[in-house]
Formats: sequence, structure tokens, C-alpha cells
Amino acid sequence: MCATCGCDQPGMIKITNVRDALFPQLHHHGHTHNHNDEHQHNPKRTQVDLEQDILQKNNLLAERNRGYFEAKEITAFNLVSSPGSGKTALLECTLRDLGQELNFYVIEGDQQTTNDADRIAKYNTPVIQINTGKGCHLDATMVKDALSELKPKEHSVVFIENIGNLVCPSMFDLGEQKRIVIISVTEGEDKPLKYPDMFAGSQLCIINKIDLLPYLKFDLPKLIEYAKRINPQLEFIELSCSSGEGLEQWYTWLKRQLATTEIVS
Ligand SMILES: Nc1nc2c(ncn2[C@@H]2O[C@H](COP(=O)(O)OP(=O)(O)OP(=O)(O)O)[C@@H](O)[C@H]2O)c(=O)[nH]1
Ligand SMILES: [Mg+2]
Repeated sequence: MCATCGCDQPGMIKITNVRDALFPQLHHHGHTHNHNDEHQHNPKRTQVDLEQDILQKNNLLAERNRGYFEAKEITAFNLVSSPGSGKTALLECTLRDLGQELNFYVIEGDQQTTNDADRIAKYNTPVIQINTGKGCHLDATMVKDALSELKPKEHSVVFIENIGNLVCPSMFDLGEQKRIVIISVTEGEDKPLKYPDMFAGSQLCIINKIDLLPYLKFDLPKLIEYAKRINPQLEFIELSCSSGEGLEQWYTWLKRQLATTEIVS
């Protein structure tokens, strides 16, 4: 995991408020401790200890984020997928179609660029871009820092688009109410079996790009069967951000989640 892939190294995280272009690129890196001593390598600690330590700290901070969301009756969603499955495309459709009705805020995670935040900003939605450098996931500290810049209003909806990666983001609770895994039909139906953690920890699986089904050998029932083997409670929505097919079902699901936190009456 990240202790071995090196994405927890200091000094890599950059947070940019794209919409307001107000503040300079800040130095954030998801640690609460003193730089001088605790970044030193301690050979006595095993990698397993280090991983547990990182995840425990993250879980504590994720609970704080959850408390923040609950106190303000904000509903937060963590969007995860492999690169290019259509996370930003789904957000664009949602902001276009529901932007007048609901109060949205977006936190974008990518290793580099503000491309996705720039796309979101076109919908006049407050958006923060987190660039993780070599980091392959968002963590709860990064989200906390982004929230302190974003300042979402009460009763709003916060979408967190995670780094495109089906592995590491599965381990990091961000404090969201629901995690949504997006898979596109070009990726192959075996992905739930190959990357089970991502499907095990998600509540909704969006199957995107169904407009391409006529051109592909993709066994959609098999994908659902594999994913249910990993997580029998997982819900599924098939849609296409390009053609618009299935989007209404997504909006209905989304509003159902908000109703439970009384954002929609
Ligand atoms: N045919 C088709 N293409 C789509 C659909 N949704 C997204 N795309 C295309 O897929 C590509 C990737 O979409 P993005 O929304 O950038 O995907 P992403 O998951 O946000 O990608 P990363 O942030 O880089 O991980 C773009 O070229 C989109 O136009 C769809 O429903 N059908
Ligand atoms: Mg994206």
C-alpha cells in the first residue's frame, strides 16, 4: 500500500481553489506531526505497523470529517474508479441537470493538473483541486484541508472525486456517507474479482459508457454477478454520460440519499 508505494512522502500535496483562484498553492501533506523527528526512518517498525498507524490516523480524521458533515447536514460522496471511467463526466452531467435544484461543492483529486476542477468550475460550482504529486489516493486530512477552504454551506452536497485508481483509495475512509465505484464497460467484467476491496467498501456501483456496449465484448450480467459475489448489498445503475441514458435513475438514487439527511423534502 502507500507505505510501500511512497505516496505518503512529505511535501507533495498541493491544494488549489480553482473557482476563486484566491489562494496560493499551499503545502499540505496529510500529517499532524513534527517534520524533524517523525519522518526519520525507524528500522524497528515493520511495514505492517506503519500501515496500521497510517490507517488508524486516517480513520480518526475521517470520523472528524463525518462529524463535520453530520453537524452541517451535508451529504458527502466519495467517487472512486480507475482512470477515465467517467467520474468527472458524471459530475458534469449532475451539475448541469441538478445544479439549479441543489447546492453542490466538489473536491477534485488528481496527481497533477487542475483539468478536472476547471471542468467543474464551468458549472459555477465551488471546487477545490487537490494535487497529490506521487500520491495515489486522497486521505481524510487532505479532505479536511480542502473543506476548510471550500466552506460548504449547511444542507449541501459535497462530491469528492478520488484519484483514478482501483487499489489505494479503497483503504482510505474520507468521512463520506457513501462511496460510489464507477466502472466503464471498456474495462472488462472481471474487475470486481481483481480489485475486490474497492467493490466491497462501496454502496453503489455505476456502470458507465453503456452507449459503447454494441461495439464491445463486455458481459454486463457477469460483471454484476462478480461484484455481488464480493458485496451482496451493492446497488447498480447502468448509464451513459454521453447519451444520457440511465441518468434519471442516478438522480433518483442521489435524491434518495439526500432525503435521508433531509436535504430534499
Ligand atoms: N462513450 C462514452 N464516453 C464517455 C462516457 N463518459 C465519459 N466518457 C469519456 O471518457 C473519458 C474520461 O472521462 P472522465 O470523466 O475524464 O473520466 P474520469 O474518471 O474523471 O478520469 P480521471 O479523473 O482521469 O480518472 C472522456 O473522454 C469522456 O468523454 C460515456 O458515457 N460514454
Ligand atoms: Mg476526473
